Amino acid sequence: MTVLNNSQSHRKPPGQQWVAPEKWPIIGEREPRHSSEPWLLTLTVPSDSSDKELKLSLDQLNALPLSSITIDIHCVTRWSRKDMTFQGVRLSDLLSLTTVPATIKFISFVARSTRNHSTSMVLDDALKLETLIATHVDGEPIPSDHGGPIRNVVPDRYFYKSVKWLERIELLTEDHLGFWEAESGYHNQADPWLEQRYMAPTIDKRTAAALIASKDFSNKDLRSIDCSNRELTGLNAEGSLLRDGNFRKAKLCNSNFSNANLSNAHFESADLSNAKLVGADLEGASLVGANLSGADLTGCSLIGATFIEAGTPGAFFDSSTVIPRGLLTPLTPDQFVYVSSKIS
Ligand SMILES: Nc1nc2c(c(=O)[nH]1)N[C@H]1C(S)=C(S)[C@@H](COP(=O)(O)O)O[C@H]1N2
Ligand SMILES: [Mo]
Repeated sequence: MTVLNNSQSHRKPPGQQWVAPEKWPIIGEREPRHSSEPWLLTLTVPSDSSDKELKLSLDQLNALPLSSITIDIHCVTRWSRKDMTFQGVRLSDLLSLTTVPATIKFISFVARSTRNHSTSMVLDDALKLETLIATHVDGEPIPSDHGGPIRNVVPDRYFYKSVKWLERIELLTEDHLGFWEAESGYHNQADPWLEQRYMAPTIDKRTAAALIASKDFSNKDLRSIDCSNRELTGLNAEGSLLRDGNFRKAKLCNSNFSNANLSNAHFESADLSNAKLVGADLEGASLVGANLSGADLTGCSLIGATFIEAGTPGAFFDSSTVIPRGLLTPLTPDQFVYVSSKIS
């Protein structure tokens, strides 16, 4: 067993918080696609004539030289988990089974899942980062909800670069964006040390200004929209896609964000009094210093959400804030302590 070294272990990338050691959240898909076929890992290598395919059973994969690496994992929704030891086959050892043509520049990892979930990388980056085709974590087979029997693990990239239920590895001459990268605007490099969470926003300033004036965002895809400092009392944002949206210091009293996707959105010092956030996705969102008097957070998802940060006033709650206790379990320890003390 080769033990690989990760020099970044134990450092916390900007904007991340450590989860409690016993907690490993499940993010995204929760199970592989059902199939009676045995698990084969297929490696496809394009060539001028016809594509080459190499198929490995789990036993054949495990017969290759094994490596392990101890890393911290960093989810784009702002939680990190310390000290996870993954074991498997280094991507470089797997690729040494074939000849990689010089025209190959990218690599795509594809899941056996209902949406053929995938992610891609520059091949050189994947190799330099010691990407592992992992079968074990902390000495045990990877649990199915965390991607077993095989997931790839890319150290020092947001965890969406590590595909669960890995079934196919494609070598590519041109890049092919993965699911989250294409669907949700996640950054294609995903370096947590550079906070590469999202690609540049797609809405231009003029469109944004017209939308802000209309106060109607309902059911629209407005990823990364900038509404900081805006007067948006009574905003209708029901069901809208507002990942990475910037609502810092915005006036949002009586707004409706029911079932909106607010993952990684910024609400620092926003006025959310009497806002409806029922069923909203607030994973990785920051509510530091936000006024939540009378706000309704029933059914929200709060993995990685922030309410307090050292040196700043935390979110404001009062007896009219609706936030069922059960929602607080996925919070990181500091956040849990703060919010519990405010709502008791
Ligand atoms: N097949 C598949 N792989 C996936 C995802 C997914 O939805 N489907 N989500 C990604 C994201 S965003 C993260 S943070 C990690 C989560 O892995 P975990 O559920 O084991 O914590 O898996 C990544 N790989
Ligand atoms: Mo993620």
